[in-house]
Amino acid sequence: MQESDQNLGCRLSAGVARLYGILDTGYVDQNRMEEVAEALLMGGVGVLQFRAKGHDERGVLKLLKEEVPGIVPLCREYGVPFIVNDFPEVAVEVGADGVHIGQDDGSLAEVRAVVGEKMMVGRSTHSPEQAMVALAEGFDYIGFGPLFPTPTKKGRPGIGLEGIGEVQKQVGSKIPVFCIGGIKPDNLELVLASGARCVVIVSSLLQADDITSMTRELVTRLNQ
Ligand code: TZP
Ligand code: MG
Repeated sequence: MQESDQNLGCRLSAGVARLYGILDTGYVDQNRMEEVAEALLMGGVGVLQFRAKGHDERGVLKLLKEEVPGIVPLCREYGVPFIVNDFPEVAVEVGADGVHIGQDDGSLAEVRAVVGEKMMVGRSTHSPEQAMVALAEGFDYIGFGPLFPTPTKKGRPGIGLEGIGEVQKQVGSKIPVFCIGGIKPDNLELVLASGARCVVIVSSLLQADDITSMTRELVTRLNQ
């Protein structure tokens, strides 16, 4: 089987990604961010996002440019796309490969006006309808969830597993669909059995005793 068939639905412009990691400042102290980024990359994440809720645009830019400047070069070294959450201008400034935006963060056209045509732009979606709209609008990939309630994104109900099959079929045949929210080693099989192909896992990786081993184990399971 060719790689492109095997990984159908998980191809991003810079490669193939079954596991999307997020370096979330809510879980990682600043003095460990570069070390944790490298642990995720060594473990085999196929995409890495920087998510710093509670920091404004200037704060995120300062982090990436001055306080943890090693993260972007590390992603380059490992050949893994680097995505900035929420802030298109920051993505441009730091030379990111992509930007990820939520439902309330404006249209793709507005983001494209800032980042141009080449950068990947992802959208969070919370229902099959939103997933279809994001595909039609032209996003490069979507997040679909939260499948389960999760402390990483407080105040959002879980949408359950029912919609995954349909979204994977309708949307995942065209652009990558990353299921997200409360996915853990213990429920990964269930999520995959529900039709998911690509996932985002945040707290279970960032809180692991050995981040690289945990990442490696989950990548292996996703590739089986
Ligand atoms: N968007 C929907 S759920 C979520 C985001 C950013 C957080 C997922 O984190 P975790 O810790 O894997 O549940
Ligand atoms: Mg957002």
